[in-house]
Amino acid sequence: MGVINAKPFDFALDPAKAALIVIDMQRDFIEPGGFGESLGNDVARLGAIVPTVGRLIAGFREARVPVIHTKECHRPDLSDCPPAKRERGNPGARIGDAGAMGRILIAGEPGTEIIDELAPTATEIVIEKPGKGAFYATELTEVLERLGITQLVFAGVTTEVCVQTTMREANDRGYEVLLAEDATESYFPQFKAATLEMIRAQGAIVGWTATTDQVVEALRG
Ligand code: TIU
Repeated sequence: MGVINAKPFDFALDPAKAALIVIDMQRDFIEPGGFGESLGNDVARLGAIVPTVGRLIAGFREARVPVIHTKECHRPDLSDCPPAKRERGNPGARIGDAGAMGRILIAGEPGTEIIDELAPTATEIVIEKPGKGAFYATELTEVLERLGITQLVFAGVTTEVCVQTTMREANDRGYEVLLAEDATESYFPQFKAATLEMIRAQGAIVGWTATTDQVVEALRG
């Protein structure tokens, strides 16, 4: 048990009951020519956290605490992509359209893969999710129950969309959730800042935040 001097107050990390969830560190969000750019975003901001996310993953691997990765993606026939999602707004290319890295946000296409630097090991679990939250329409609940996990540390992109949605889903399901604040990023710096604040406001109404160094130190006991 390592106590993290987190915000808004201490978080007692129990490596026997914890997992790291790395949200959607996919080429489609981080590299030019993918989904993130098709929505009009400057994707360069997101690449900056890759070394920090790598350090966090390494800390969990070293401590032999599970690392779970997620990917936002859809079946090739789009049967799990609601028209309300695909037709939203006026993007440069829609989910399922051909892009520079294959069909946008479709399972198995090059663009949906997790970036090479953060590739899962052969034994790590990868959850493919059709929504922004990782619990909706996935096997994540069963996986966590099977592993006896009650605490979740989060990293990945984007802070206010898939990370925050999943943290809120987890919080409502009774998990204690902590966001590694320097291992997450948004296309909008002000949205990241607001998300960190709203997560830990009101006595950790959603959860805690701490730095990658603090989490890794706690894992080392
Ligand atoms: N657009 C945006 O900020 N995010 C997403 O669409 N998905 C994730 O956050 N993974």
